[in-house]
Amino acid sequence: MPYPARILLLGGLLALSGPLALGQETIRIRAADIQDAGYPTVRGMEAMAEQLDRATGGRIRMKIYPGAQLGDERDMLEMTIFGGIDISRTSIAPLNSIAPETSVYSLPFLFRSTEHMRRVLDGPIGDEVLAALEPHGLIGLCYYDAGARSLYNRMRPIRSPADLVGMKVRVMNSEVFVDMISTLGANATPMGFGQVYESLALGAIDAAENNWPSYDASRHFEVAPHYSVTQHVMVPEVLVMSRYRWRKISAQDQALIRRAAKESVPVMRRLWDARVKASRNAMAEAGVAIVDNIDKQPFMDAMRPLYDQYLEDPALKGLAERIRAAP
Ligand code: BDP
Repeated sequence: MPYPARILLLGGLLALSGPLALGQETIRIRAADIQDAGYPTVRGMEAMAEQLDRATGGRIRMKIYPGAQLGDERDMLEMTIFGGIDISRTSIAPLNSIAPETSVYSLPFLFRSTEHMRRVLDGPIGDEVLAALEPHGLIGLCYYDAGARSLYNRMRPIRSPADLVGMKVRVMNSEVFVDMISTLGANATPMGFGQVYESLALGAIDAAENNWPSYDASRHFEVAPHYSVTQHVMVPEVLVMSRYRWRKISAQDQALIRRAAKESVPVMRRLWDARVKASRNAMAEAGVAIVDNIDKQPFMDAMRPLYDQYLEDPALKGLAERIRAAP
């Protein structure tokens, strides 16, 4: 073969093998969310998918399954750990029993404001807690906002912990949430988000707690029309990827996925802020009895024992102290 032809052949082979050699295979990512299409978390993931599409010319394709199509958050997380789902967007609360460091965010009245929370999540503490997921089979990609959670119920206006005594309150599948509600003198009932509407309607539970957008989107207001702005906890959402799947992806593609996730955060936050206002207004218009101007001190006092209990763990104590000291 004449020399130039050999060069051409070699060039052709390189061009063929190049994409594979550089980790350029097409990658399909299945992502799940229990919230419905249009909810800020789902739209945040859509922004991530678009970014991946742009950055790779369509080579990394992320498909989103909203509306709990792939199960409730506990099922989703389990499936993500063994690789049945690639990415899950959940509250960080159901991860508390998987990675204890995440429990710090479930402690009541920890963050002083949205700004304080965002600074912590965007900084080294946020990164540390995400990294603590990895030994448990999950790669923490980024946080999304979930605002502040407040109590709502089907019976009466709640203004103080005393009003809650004896009520059955649905909580997320997290020990910290169970303990939080128990310290108020109520009966905590852990269950998946998807069961809450019916349980309230049937009277199997009396109350639940959530942010304005979830209260609105889930239509829980129809069956629990007393919403008390207790804002007792700001527990963020998280985007986690299956470590099993992650390890099959090249370092370059891992970096692209991480970057696209992080870049979707400000998009999600803009949508979130607008959605909180819109949902609050929609709820007032729908006739929800909003109990505002609540004195939070009695709630803080009642929940204080939770700090003694959980901060016995030195890792959690360190995290909580650093969060409190953060600007
Ligand atoms: C919503 C979160 C969702 C949780 C839900 C819940 O967006 O991830 O599953 O609360 O209370 O605010 O379970």
